[in-house]
Amino acid sequence: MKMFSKLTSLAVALTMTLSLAACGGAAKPAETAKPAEEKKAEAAAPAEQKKEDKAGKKIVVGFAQIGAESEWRTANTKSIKEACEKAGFELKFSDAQQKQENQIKAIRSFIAQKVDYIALAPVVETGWDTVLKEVADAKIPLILVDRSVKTSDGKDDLWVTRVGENFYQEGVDLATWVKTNEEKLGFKDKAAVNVYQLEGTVGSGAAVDRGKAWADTMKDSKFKTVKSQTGDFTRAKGQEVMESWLKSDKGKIDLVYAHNDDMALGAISAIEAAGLKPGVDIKIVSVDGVKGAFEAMIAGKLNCVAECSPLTGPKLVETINDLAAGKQVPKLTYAKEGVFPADKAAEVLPSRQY
Ligand code: GZL
Repeated sequence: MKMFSKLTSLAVALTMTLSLAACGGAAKPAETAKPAEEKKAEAAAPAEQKKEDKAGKKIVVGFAQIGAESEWRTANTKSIKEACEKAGFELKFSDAQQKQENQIKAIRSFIAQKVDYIALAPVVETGWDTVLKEVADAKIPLILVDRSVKTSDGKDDLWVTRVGENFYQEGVDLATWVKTNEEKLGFKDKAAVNVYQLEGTVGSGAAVDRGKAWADTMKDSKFKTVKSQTGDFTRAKGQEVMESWLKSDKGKIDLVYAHNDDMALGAISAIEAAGLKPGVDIKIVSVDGVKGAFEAMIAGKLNCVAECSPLTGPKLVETINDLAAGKQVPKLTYAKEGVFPADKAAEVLPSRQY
């Protein structure tokens, strides 16, 4: 199955149809995707695209990765390393331990090493203007992978393209599934459902968009977000926050919406330690679709997962090869993603690649 869509397309997932689009400009919460004109990337590189190195030297890519905070991130790193290896690129890799200042240091090091391309998975959306201008001044094409950047002037000319995931759509699809399946979840006769939201890293595009998507979709519904706190996309912090909620609000928590599976798995541990049944006494839905989440759904501890594909390595390599060959690339491409309810998990698990 083609993993990425450059044009608006309809992908039928297990429970709903998603629509995908290549859109111009930086990522913004997607309205209902309409056929999108492919916006040609105004490459931040010099007018002539980088040719493959004349001496046949390997293409050198500097990749500023966020860290290793989740199963998703580990799978994303593996996908990019393997794809670059297979393509014969020299990959200079940096793990920033989820700190923006480390990513900025890595980018400056890549500039000093005169790499051919820089790939950045930005831990947060803002604070990049200065260093991305330094990249443009060095005439090194910049490719955003995964998360999004918001510049102070709102422009998107400091990067050639973004190979990412549609976080807003993931949130809409998950919230829509919850509303559509309120009876299956045992919420039919409840006038109000108390939702506790485990947010991702504060200021990250993934957390901003998944939070806005849920709020927009649940507006005027019985699903009321009672508390919302960041677990920074990690299992440990997800467990910690859930423990604190169980201390203060045990018996009031109907549904946990976790911005990623790792925080959901941490919450599951906390709920079990409190003598309650996750997925039964407290329903849980999350985003990513890592193996651990499928196993939790099969065990009846997690109720539904919206996929966010980390397998962006091949698309990154394809994009770099296109740029090296002087081709135009779309300004934004999204991975194709689905929604997986617990009753489909066992059938789907064997086909999962991460
Ligand atoms: C989403 C990605 C998020 C994942 C988390 O594309 O940025 O970061 O949802 C990961 O698991 O930590």
